[in-house]
Amino acid sequence: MAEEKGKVVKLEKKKKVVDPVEASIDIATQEMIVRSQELGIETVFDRALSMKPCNIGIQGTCCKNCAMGPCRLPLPKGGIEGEDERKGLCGATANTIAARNFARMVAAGAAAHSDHGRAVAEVFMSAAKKETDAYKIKDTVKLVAVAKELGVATTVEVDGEVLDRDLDEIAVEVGEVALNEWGKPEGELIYLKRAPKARYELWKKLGVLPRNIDREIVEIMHRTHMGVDQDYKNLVKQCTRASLADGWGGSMLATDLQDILFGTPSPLQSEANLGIMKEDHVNIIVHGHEPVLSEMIVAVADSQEMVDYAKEKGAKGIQLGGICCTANEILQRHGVPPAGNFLQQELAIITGACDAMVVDVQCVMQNLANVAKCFHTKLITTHPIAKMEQDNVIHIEFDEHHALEDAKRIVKMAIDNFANRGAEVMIPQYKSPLVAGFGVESIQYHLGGSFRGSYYTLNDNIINGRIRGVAGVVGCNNARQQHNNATLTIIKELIKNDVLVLTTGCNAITCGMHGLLTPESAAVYAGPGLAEVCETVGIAPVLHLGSCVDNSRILLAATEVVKAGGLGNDISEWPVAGSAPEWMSEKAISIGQYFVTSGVYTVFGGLLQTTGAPVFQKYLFEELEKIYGGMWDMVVDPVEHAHKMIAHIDKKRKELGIDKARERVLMDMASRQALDV
Ligand code: NFS
Repeated sequence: MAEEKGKVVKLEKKKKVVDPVEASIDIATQEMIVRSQELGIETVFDRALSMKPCNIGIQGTCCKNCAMGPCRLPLPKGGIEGEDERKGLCGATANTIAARNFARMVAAGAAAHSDHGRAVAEVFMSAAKKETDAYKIKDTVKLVAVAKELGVATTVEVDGEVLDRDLDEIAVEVGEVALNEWGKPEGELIYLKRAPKARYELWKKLGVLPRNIDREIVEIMHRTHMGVDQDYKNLVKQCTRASLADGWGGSMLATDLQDILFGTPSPLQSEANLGIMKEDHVNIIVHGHEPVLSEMIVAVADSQEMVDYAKEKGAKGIQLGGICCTANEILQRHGVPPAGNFLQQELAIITGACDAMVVDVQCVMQNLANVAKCFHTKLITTHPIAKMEQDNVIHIEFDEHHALEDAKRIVKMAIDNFANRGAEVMIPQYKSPLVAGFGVESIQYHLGGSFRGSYYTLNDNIINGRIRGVAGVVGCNNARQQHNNATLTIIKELIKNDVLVLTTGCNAITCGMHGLLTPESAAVYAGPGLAEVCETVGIAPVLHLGSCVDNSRILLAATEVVKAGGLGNDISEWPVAGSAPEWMSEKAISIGQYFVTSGVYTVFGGLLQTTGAPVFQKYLFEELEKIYGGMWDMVVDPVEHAHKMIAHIDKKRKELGIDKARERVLMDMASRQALDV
């Protein structure tokens, strides 16, 4: 423990330990799993082996929404023949139960993203009103652009002359309008009109335009209470409202306001994996989601005062690293390297070189506290809604009104802790270079036409077939699957087949760790058409668009393609597909639902908890396509997963009549010459 300097406390060794190679394809992770086992420290990988998931829960047919249950309705072995007579005590069918469980996942996911957005909006408001010195508006161009989208006046008429309005005034009004989106009493979310016109009109016709963010989430909780909505189709309709309120509401506002406050990302270089930690530096790992905290830690850790203080304490400097989406936020804007993705969080502490791990909200495993107990690591929670019960966890509540002081206290605590390191430091020496920092604007810059100021070049390359289509591959890791394997296999298969990949979340970190985010990777992994485009414009075949709330960037990029012309009038018409190969979080379900209802065919790896209710599952997988042009799917085998996406892309190419163009462009020179004569 920390008091016993230089000595690692060994926990009682569990008998069942995981095979590191079966657990992960990443060598750094494998080495650290071996290390954890040498030290007798249990991790999520070992627990996944010793604890199997509940067979009924995994089918989505366990109902615990009232105290007459839990009622359990597993699918009988051999399936159902004839009428499905399964029902809970109240008579709830398997479809009702699975749909209610699914809806509650959407609600939780949409709530998590949107509450993140609300927190950003509140800090934005403090900054706009100049109540804090720590946060200032960085991107005034985006402020004005967003103001226009939100209906805030950006000019003022004085004596018949039109003048630019004061930026501070604009910012306060943007903050007010934005915050109102969570609870306005009437109307609909403003950003829905950013979608292609045809999509907006479809939502309107179907009656699924979200009214305000909070209401749609609350309504799911009401409808799924005992004895309310007992029609799976009607429940899915509410899932659509809540998920659209996430993707085109809470998440999109989070992205925009973060860009205005902290800067809109643009391409930059960095590296990823546990090897970014340095033995002779103070290592601070920030983990969670809201950049409100991590931005301050970055600023303070970069300050000369703190660097000097670290040197005074015997370190060569301060190395910051990130885990999960916090990693993505500070990577995109500052180039701070990710130390790992979701499943590597415990391992960062097991290096013995993590002087402080600072966490806020979401995807933070409670076992971090047990692991931290075995080392000198200070585990610091910072958010009032996310504390831990273990007594070795320190809580330093972070508040925008004294943000810099809080950050300073945390960084200083980490520096002071450097001297308490034990002898047993082991940092795996693996990291990969990467380029990150893409967004709607930078894709336009790289793949757009400066002349038209749109996605013209991207569209042109899709139409001529060099780029077969685009895939958004996003989401988590899941200890029930081999870490990073499905993600990597799917993405390699996609780019090999000329599909340009946009990625976010832990998925993006996986791509970084395995070298897919460098322009050089195009020549190695991409098909001839995609490689040619990547080499011409100098981009990687996989573009990192940020954290999971930044999936809103994928929605807007997909909309820009529609606007640029030549590929149909709606997102559902052009060759695009979505994927979450290793999903685990409820947020992924909300994302899946808004991808689907925005018109995207979306495939999940791992198991969706819908298999116990085949009729409901069929509704998601087949019927939704007739309504929204997009639908869910679940394919566990990664190669098959990628090929179902490619088949959908080809189907859309055919519908647009551009399937022949691709055949032409991929002919070799000899066949082209033969054609010319
Ligand atoms: Ni997305 Fe980000 Fe990672 Fe999954 Fe968790 S960090 S918000 S939920 S695990 S990708």
